[in-house]
Amino acid sequence: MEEKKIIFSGIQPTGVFTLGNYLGAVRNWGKLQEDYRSIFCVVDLHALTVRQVPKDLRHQTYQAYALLLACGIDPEKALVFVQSHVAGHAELSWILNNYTYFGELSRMTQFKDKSSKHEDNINAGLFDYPVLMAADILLYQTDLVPIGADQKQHLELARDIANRFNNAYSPTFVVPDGYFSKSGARVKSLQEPTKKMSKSDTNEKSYILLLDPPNVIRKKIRSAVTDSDAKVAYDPENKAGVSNLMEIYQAITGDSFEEIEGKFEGQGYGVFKDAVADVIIGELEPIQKRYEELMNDKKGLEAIMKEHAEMANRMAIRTLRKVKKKIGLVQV
Ligand code: ATP
Ligand code: LTN
Repeated sequence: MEEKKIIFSGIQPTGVFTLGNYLGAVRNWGKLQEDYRSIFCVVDLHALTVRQVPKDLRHQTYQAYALLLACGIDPEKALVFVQSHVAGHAELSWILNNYTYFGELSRMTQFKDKSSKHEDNINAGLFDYPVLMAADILLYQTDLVPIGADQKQHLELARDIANRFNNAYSPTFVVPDGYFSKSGARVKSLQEPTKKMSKSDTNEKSYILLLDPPNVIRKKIRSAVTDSDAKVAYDPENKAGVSNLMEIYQAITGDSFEEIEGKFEGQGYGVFKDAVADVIIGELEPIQKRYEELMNDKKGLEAIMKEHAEMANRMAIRTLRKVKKKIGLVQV
């Protein structure tokens, strides 16, 4: 039997996930665990690159972990752990720093974006963020990395680092490919539908959070920006707001755009928006319920975290041993 391919992806514990994170990424991760050896990581060390309030970071890490499980990642099928629980990430990251050039990191668009947003804190971690991400991926001999388009440049760098190392010594790392899911929706901001929905947006009305209560979801959808011609039709260029709501509706119900257009023909945006709110509320209800149960049993959650960290650690150590041997570090 052919060995299953290894998939690895990570998400930062910087806040409650948005509907965009869910429909674009996390929901699909749950599906991948059936066909791949799946590894999912709450990347708390990456979150340190912008200043965090310690007690909030702690809470958000539990929260992100519980949300992953509530969204369908099954700890019986996938490995799911917290990055800082496996020391190998930081260790390999230091080693790989020496195989990464200043020029390469200077060209990363996320670094340029984030340093312009946090001008008072352009720290070395922010600059080095992609090398830690490369370490995450390469430690587990990952074949495929499910990511959004925004992370493509970082994945390219991980591939370059892997190839550089393999060529300098001998084949050590699997060179990973990106995995871009066809079913992953790209959800836009509810207030500026040409921009992506993002949990760090300063306007709360621009996003739906997975833990928003039903009345908040309805209110946010009702106040989503649309247009004045009151026709439910898919046209992302001219009707970005309505098209975004249609994409959300489609991603949840599986209805095609034609079916949605037919269903809401002759009805105003009010009716359509209520229907969009209904399907979101219906989709999130079981997730919120499961989340509450998990968070009410922190000890249970910690037990899974610990067990999975140990399993991840065993995999990480294997790669690290190889790497250390090849570069000449003494191991006793
Ligand atoms: P932040 O606003 O803090 O930068 P974010 O909401 O953009 O965060 P990330 O934590 O960077 O989200 O991304 C986690 C995953 O969710 C990534 O795989 C990313 O591609 C995906 N993702 C984020 N926003 C969207 C969106 N609006 N639509 C689809 N996928 C998304
Ligand atoms: N940088 C990613 C999160 C991330 C990641 C990874 C994704 C950290 N390490 C390894 C895939 C593989 C982000 O901001 N979405």
